Amino acid sequence: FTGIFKEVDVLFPLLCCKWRDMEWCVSMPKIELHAHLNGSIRDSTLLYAELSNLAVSFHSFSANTTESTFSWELARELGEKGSIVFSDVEHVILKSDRALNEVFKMFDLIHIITTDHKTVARITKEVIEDFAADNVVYLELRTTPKRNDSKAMSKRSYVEAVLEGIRSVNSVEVDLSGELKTDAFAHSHSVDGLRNGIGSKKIYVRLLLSIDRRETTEAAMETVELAVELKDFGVVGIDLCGNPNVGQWLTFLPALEFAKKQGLPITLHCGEVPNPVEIRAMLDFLPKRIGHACCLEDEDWKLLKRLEIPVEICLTSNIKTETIASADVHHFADLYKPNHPLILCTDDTGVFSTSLSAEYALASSAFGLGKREMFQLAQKAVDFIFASGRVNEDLKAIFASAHTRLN
Ligand code: 6MZ
Repeated sequence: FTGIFKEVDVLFPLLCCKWRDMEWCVSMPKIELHAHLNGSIRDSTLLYAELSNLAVSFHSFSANTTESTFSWELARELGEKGSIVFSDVEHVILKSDRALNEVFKMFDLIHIITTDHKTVARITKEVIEDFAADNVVYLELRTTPKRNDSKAMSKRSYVEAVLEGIRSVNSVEVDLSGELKTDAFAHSHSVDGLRNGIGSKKIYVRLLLSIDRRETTEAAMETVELAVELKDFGVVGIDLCGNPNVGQWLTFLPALEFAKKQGLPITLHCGEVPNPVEIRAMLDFLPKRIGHACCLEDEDWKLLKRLEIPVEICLTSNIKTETIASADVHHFADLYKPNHPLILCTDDTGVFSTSLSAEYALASSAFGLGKREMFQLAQKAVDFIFASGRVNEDLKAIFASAHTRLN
């Protein structure tokens, strides 16, 4: 029954939100600053990836089978091959809502089927198309560069596959990087392709490279070095993510300090579980933004507010993972009322079956935000993007023109 109640926590406010309001949320330009690539995959693509991976025939699946069923099939096969312990993941896959630790088991399964160059490029392309279709005008997509020796994949070639995916988008104009250099990398990775298929829509896409909390200091450093190298090619910052019950802050600190010295903005998953020592160390580090901030004690809450560190808020994710009991007790309200900088985000559109418009609609019905407030919230996010240069001005112009249309 708890699963049903949790679903109701997310669905009930959304049902209260009139369909016309949801349509309005979709029509509004939006900025997405906290979206994990492998958490945002289309269900249909997970099916395709699993089928390719397992080389099983289509007829064993019914047309409306869900992500859970496919993952279940995958897990069963992997269990038979000895790649995973099937009994460990079986109950995780069969649920539609997963507690926080279970979500990370789900990610491990997703990674098994997506971590090859072709699939990485494909999911990137589709994720951008999906955000563009939801009228996201600026997307900071984050992903963890991964080494996969069995696929001859290095962290660098992983990111190149992500960039390839971005360049292959042709249903919408994509701005990947304002300041391209004409060096060897630029020649072999020209973004001219991005000018193809210019439609009425345009999306600015920038990348954050994530450090997973399971990684070593050396692996984290390699990610930061890669980000420094690709600064002119769309990479605008660093993220620290992964299972918050795993890893130590001091392991990542050298790499994060190096990133800071190199001028790379940093966002940290902070306070997704209670961990007062780490939360304080993270706030003292003065990141440019933090994600979640669910489990801060009073002193840290005061510090966060005094430092005015912007918070990436992921309502559906927090509720579905049971990090927060329900929308009405979410800390959104406590930040929103005193005007603390915050940005509504999706976290993982695929894993949590949400969209940025749905997050706005949820905030609207749970906290009584009108259209004017929602528009202001979306517009304010421009101030917290990591991209520099003209992007900020372009986005302000987009919101100014939408203001006339929508208000
Ligand atoms: C912390 C999360 C997360 O990097 O493989 N990730 N980390 N908290 C969350 N809240 C639920 N949701 C996703 O995308 C998947 C990875 O993003 C991180 C996890 O490390 C996950 O493995 P990429 O593209």
